[in-house]
Amino acid sequence: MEIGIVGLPLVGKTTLFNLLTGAKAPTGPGSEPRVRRGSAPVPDSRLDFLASLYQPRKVTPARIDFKDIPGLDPRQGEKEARIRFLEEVRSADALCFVVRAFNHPDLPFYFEKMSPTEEFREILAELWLADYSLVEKRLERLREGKKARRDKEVEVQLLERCREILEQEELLQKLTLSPEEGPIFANYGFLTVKPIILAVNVDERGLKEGYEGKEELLREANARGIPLVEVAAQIEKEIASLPPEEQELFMTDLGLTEPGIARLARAAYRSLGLISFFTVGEDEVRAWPIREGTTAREAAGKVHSDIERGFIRAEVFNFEDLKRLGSPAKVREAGLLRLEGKDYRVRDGDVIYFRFKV
Ligand SMILES: Nc1nc2c(ncn2[C@@H]2O[C@H](COP(=O)(O)OP(=O)(O)OP(=O)(O)O)[C@@H](O)[C@H]2O)c(=O)[nH]1
Ligand SMILES: [Mg+2]
Repeated sequence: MEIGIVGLPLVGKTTLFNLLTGAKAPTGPGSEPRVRRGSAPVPDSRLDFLASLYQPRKVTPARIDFKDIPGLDPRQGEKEARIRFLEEVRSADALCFVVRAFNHPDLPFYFEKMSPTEEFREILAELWLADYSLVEKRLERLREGKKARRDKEVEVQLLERCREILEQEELLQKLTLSPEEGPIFANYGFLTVKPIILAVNVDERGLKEGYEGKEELLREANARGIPLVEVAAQIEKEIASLPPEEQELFMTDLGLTEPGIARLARAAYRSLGLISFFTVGEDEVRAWPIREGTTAREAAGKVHSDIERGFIRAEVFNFEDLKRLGSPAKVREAGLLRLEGKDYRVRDGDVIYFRFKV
């Protein structure tokens, strides 16, 4: 599961990638365009609470993978660059669009100044076009081909619905599929069906007072149901290089309770459809990423394949009950500690102890 960071050139993608993952990739004009991969911790206040309660030797947050995709110049991008860009997008599970809303006198806009909304649409247009031409190509081939009639009809109708949506400049995300259509659709590998989050890279002023084009961008994101997170990449980079005591001071001054990348990482996590369960103990308190719908036994396999194989049962309580009642003993007293079997569907915030035999 990997999130691709996309956007126009010089909007701060690599700066954000570095912040998220702790990488030190070169940034700025003239830096070598290369795809870079890394993983980012997902800050979670529940994990902090558990850590203060259990005082473990080690605290391990959930992590998610990012890849930094070099900025595509949609107007000058030669064919090759565009194909490479689209390949990277295609193999990502979700996308983080970065748009520029910061002023920087020495860093001219890569194009004529675009509003953040225009930037957003510019990149989106690449995905639309790719999907649209795929639809057209498939339709053409189906019309010529000799496929069995019934299959063909389902597919043609599906593709025509896709085309209609794309023609309205909507995302294929909004398509609802019948059980019959699901597997056919999945095969195409469309791009506008991927979950998207929007990261608006603002400067200090933008953070405090808003930025030019903010309302329009909020409207656009809202209308499409796309989560939007404001980040101040440059300032956060500077803050991250300060000693911890000073970091908090600066953040307070900026009116921030936590760095924007913390919110960004969580939004990205959700966009992948991930939830967390926790394991606790003296050694380690840890958050584990799983997909919604994962069973107790599959979750056990995340921790160790032996635990999955020898799974007996899971002892489960939910974090919210622990937080409300204050201690694991009280949770037990209240009868909120449950024994669950292998098919139990793990919920977000479950604290689990796996019983297993080796
Ligand atoms: N003032 C200001 N400058 C920023 C901010 N974010 C990035 N920059 C600067 O913008 C320049 C480009 O940043 P990068 O992170 O390299 O941008 P990019 O989107 O990765 O660019 P490409 O990989 O070339 O597409 C760098 O010189 C950064 O220092 C910001 O929030 N504020
Ligand atoms: Mg870059």
